[in-house]
Amino acid sequence: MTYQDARPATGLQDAILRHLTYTIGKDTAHATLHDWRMALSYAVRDKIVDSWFVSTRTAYEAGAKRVYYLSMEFLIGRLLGDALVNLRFDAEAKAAVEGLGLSFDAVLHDEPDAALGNGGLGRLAACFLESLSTLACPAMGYGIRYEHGLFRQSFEDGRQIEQPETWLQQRHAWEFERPEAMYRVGFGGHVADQDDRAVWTPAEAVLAEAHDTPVVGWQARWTNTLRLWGARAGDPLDLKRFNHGDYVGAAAAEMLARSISRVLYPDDTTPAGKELRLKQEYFFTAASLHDILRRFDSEHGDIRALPDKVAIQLNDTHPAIAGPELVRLLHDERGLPFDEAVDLARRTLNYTNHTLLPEALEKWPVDLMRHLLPRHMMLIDRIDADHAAHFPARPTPIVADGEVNMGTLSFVMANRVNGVSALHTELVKQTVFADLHALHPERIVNQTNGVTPRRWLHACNPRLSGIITGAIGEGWVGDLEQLSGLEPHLDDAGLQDAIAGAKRANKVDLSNWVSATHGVSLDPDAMFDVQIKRIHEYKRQHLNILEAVALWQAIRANPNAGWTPRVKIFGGKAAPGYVFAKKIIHLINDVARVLNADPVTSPFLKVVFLPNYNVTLAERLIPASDLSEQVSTAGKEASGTGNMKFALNGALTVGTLDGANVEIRDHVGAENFFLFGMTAPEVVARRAVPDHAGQAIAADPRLAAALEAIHQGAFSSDDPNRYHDITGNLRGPDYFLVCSDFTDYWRAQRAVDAAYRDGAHWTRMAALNTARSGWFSSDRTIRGYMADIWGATSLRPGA
Ligand code: 26Q
Repeated sequence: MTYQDARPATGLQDAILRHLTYTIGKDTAHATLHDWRMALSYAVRDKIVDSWFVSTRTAYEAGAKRVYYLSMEFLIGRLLGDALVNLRFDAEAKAAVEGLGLSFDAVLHDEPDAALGNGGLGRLAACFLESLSTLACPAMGYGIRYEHGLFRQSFEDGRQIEQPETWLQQRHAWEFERPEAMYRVGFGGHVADQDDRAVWTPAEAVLAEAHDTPVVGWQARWTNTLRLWGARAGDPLDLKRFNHGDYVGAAAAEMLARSISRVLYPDDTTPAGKELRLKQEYFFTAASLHDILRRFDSEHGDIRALPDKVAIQLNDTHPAIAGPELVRLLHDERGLPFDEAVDLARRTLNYTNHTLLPEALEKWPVDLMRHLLPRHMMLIDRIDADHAAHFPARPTPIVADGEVNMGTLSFVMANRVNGVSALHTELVKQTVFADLHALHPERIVNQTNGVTPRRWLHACNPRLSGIITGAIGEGWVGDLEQLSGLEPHLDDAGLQDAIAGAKRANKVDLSNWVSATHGVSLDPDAMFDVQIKRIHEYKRQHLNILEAVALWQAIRANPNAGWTPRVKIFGGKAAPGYVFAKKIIHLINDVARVLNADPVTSPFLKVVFLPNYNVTLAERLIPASDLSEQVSTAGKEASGTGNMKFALNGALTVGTLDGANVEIRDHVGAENFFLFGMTAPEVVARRAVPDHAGQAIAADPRLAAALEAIHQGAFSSDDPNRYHDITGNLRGPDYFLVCSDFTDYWRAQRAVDAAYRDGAHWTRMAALNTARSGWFSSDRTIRGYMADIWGATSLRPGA
């Protein structure tokens, strides 16, 4: 193939060829797929830069309030496809690339998936950035430029193996280095009192170097920036040691500094309690605040206007040190009285809570904090004393039992605190922050999560997207509530057929891919039942696999009972140190091996665990799903966002009344949602019942038999005791109430089977899920934050 054979070069082709030659330094004869992908990315990036400059200038000229989103995680995934869609360049790019004799798909899939996050919290941050740009809200995301994102997962004999992720081994096409935006971040040392002013002299310092990625909104109306900090040593080389032949020692300082931005902590629940994690938190928070104040100074005079011009959002407690750091900058460095510094900081900062799990609430030992951040520890003590003095009747200490409670610190230093779904926000008020809520009843607000429809419907599901646009026009992409306009068309048989056909075609694509990459053949006419998310006991992947075992036994006992063919698809990573979660992965893989090899049952039931679940795999799976598993123990999943993506793409949910499931069910209609299980208050009551698991097992022979098969080694004949930890846990204490919810889950799943057999009715329910999911756009969520939390306005009229 040669590009010369193709049609006359388009403008985009010219740009690609120019970048191939002058940026990459390759000619067409020697260009690799990677070279072509980079050339296309640079050509696309050029287009974004124009919008970026206009946005920056407009925000500056308007003197607008800026929003800063501080997050340890931005799970952005691939950027090329997203950028093309938002620039409305996708069709042109496809033609240009194919005109050059290349496969467009292959070029898009050459891009590494940037996994700078663990799961929901990180992906939410990425959706928010895109919506902030779509809504033309002047904003910036701040985070860490991890050299290694979330580990790569593979399976060896069914066990999870972790390998380092290496997305930066290739150049990151989208970023611009900003060596001029460089800050020194100190650690350790001592604090002296000079003329009544605290002076902190750190023992060591590292440099934070900015790397900017433009984030283009829908139709390129606006472009914001994601600024990620990389850590470097101030002195990259100890020349004296080098000249003495100590090459390792000469580079030691640089290695130590770089370790701060080396790797993402692979844990989405338990604070690792590691000094390096605290260093990461302070590193990116301090650099971001310096940068924010520098920009504020360049645009405005009086620092007292800070809360009018700046809103800072803390994505969970990970950047909670922003409170004391901002007070330090205003009080110690700028000489404002302490009370005023605290007041300004508090009116500028806001905090989002993402979890109620006690083990995930960050606490840092006072000794570690004092050692690493001596001045901040003094300020925390003073903020704590101050708050206590204001509210003596109801003590809510930040520092207790030798630890700093980062949730309390974040709450006390925040203008607004928000939960991420209606149920979660109520539970935040009633549980973790009950005392603080009583003292500050205005502070907690709800902002139910959302997802960007550009990535999670328009780009990932072009078939369904095209059908929707054909029916109601394309306004829905920028205004998702317009999806409700589909509803009157749903009696049109042609539309129903088209929707069913799109789903079927997506399932065929997925089946082909699974077969080619994993050697498993799937029947596209079977129901695709999907659970994709981090592996955690509260998310209850083990409830799902237990139901698979029970179903397998039921089919074997009665193979001719007219079973609805199903493929259960799993995806998700377990934190490397979470032994029980890794056991669940092993169990699912063991059950899959036995079931898939069973000639009697496998026509009706297959189980597949796809390795290395990430954003890209989600984009493949969700459009091809019939059933979305959202089965967490009620009260434990703060919101969920995968649940929204499935509903939007026309999958029905089998789920509990947890997190945003509650609101999804309210929107799509109870008759289009398979509800099961206990409610959050029932869960609390059930735990108090002695031997609740034993009772549930005694009452349900299916559950008893499924547990017994696992216990006896039916899926682990090489090691029959392998799953005794799991069966022992489920038979009691069963904290997450798998057994107590099993019987109702089984019932709901059989209702799902029956519903799926009525294809036309199923399609209608699926289409209603799409038509009624418009509210779950992250555009709606961001509008809520702008109005209720940030006091920010859109710079695009009518947005
Ligand atoms: C903390 C300290 C040390 C190491 C790691 C961590 C850590 C890292 C990540 C703690 C928590 C997380 C991530 C939490 C998370 O993803 N929560 C999810 O947030 C989503 C967006 O709001 C919700 O939809 C999910 O329900 C919630 O589980």
